[in-house]
Amino acid sequence: MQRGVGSGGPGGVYVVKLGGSVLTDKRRPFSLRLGVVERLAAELAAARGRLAGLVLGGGSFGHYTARVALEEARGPGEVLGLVTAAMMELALAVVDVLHSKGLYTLVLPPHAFCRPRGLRPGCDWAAARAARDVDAVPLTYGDAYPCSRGACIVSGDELLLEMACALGASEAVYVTDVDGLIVGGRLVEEVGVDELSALAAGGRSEGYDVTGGFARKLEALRQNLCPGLRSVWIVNGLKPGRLQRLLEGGRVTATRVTLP
Ligand code: IP8
Repeated sequence: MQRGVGSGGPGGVYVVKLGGSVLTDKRRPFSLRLGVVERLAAELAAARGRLAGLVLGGGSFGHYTARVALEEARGPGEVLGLVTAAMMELALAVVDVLHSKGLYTLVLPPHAFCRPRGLRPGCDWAAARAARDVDAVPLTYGDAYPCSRGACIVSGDELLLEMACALGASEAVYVTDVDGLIVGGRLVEEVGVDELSALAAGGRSEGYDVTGGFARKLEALRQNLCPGLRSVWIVNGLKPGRLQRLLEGGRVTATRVTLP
């Protein structure tokens, strides 16, 4: 049975990652789920006061392009060019919708302001802070960047956490296509970060996905925590109203990962 769980509480400040499985149909290349994006944009706009930043996953734009480019053994410059262009295309499509709802963003492409090392994005968040000062929401996304191997990928998973820490957010939210962390057919409503690896040995990822896997996500979480961040949420963005309720501090079906 699934029950609602608590919220980040009054005064919670949120940074939200809209996962690629929600924004796009991951089984079909370059397919934006426009209806879903419009609804989520409206939910985010309604809870604007609590929203410090946004991150997008790659979905059938970035992951598809990276997978095909790697399968076809394209040169690193071509991979870099194709993947960064695909992600800009996704970002601009989503930003168009956000702006149509009155939620104005400053787009920060990671290849231009981050220097990732392993699972730590190493971004310079000064422009993100400045955007907030003028009431624009900083928006970044999973991306490709030049690295010693040629082209590497930085996932929105770790960008979300680093951004949350840099902007002083108390809550980080993964908006996915599942209700939360499901173990043995049941929703885990609340779990401490240290109990996570014992609880979830697997984790699924459909379609084209070059950064998936629960173990990687968990490691990204461990490596990017900071004292001000209280919880990390997993919420289903395909269920209308859940994201908005979470941001507004209401009770909602989701998993809350509590942080030390
Ligand atoms: O979907 C990956 O970002 P993610 C982005 O957040 C690319 O893991 C370019 C594949």
